Amino acid sequence: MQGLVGLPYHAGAIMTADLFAAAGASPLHLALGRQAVLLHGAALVQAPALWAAVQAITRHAPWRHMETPGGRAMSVATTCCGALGWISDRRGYRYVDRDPMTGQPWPPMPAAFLDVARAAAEQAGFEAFEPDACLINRYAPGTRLSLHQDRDERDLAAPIVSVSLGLPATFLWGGLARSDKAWRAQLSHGDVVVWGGVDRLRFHGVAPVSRGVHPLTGPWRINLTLRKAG
Ligand code: MD3
Ligand code: FE
Repeated sequence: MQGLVGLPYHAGAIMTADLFAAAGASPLHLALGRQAVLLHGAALVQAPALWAAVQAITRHAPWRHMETPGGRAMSVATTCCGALGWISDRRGYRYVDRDPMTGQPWPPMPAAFLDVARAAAEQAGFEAFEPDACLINRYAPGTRLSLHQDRDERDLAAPIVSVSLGLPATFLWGGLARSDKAWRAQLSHGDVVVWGGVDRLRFHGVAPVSRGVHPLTGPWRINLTLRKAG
């Protein structure tokens, strides 16, 4: 088989990989911003263990549809693990050290979550990432997350690492003002994104998830966001 400029196909592929390597990048890494990088498939191998850990967490901290400050139920179902968990209610958004649904501390952060988050943060140039909170989102088909900023964390210098599992979704990636044009990126099972620095306060959201059946998670899209909240 012939590749580019008449070279055998595999020779072309090797040359492409070498060009990426010379630039210090991988063809599986996509820059979404100056300090936001999509590590395609970076959690693919760990995905079954991550999903098992999510299911164990939800036996102690069940899925719930939190109330927005405006009094509406979020369409995304959520739960949390780690020392702190993110909640929303009529009083606003904040991190708390107990699950208001059970009165108990949030389930501990699984080691598998920490391992994936630290490795991804390091690949993106953020050393010694120490997340103390993981918000876990569950999207049913038709569910969306409207454009918002994540600004409830104390230390906005720390990055956020997100891991996508199950059904794919279109991620909306805006600017520092809500009215800035939003770009679209596909987030698939096993994708990991690290968001920090100048990109940390960008508006972002998720377009309505399409119906489907994923071999691991069935009818859901799951997203883990690991944060340094305290
Ligand atoms: C960009 N979750 O939980 S993950 C969220 O897919 C959230 O469930 C989405 O936005 C989801 O707050 C998107 C990607 C993400 C997470 C945090 C960010 C992107 C971010 C923080 C700053 C900038
Ligand atoms: Fe967010």
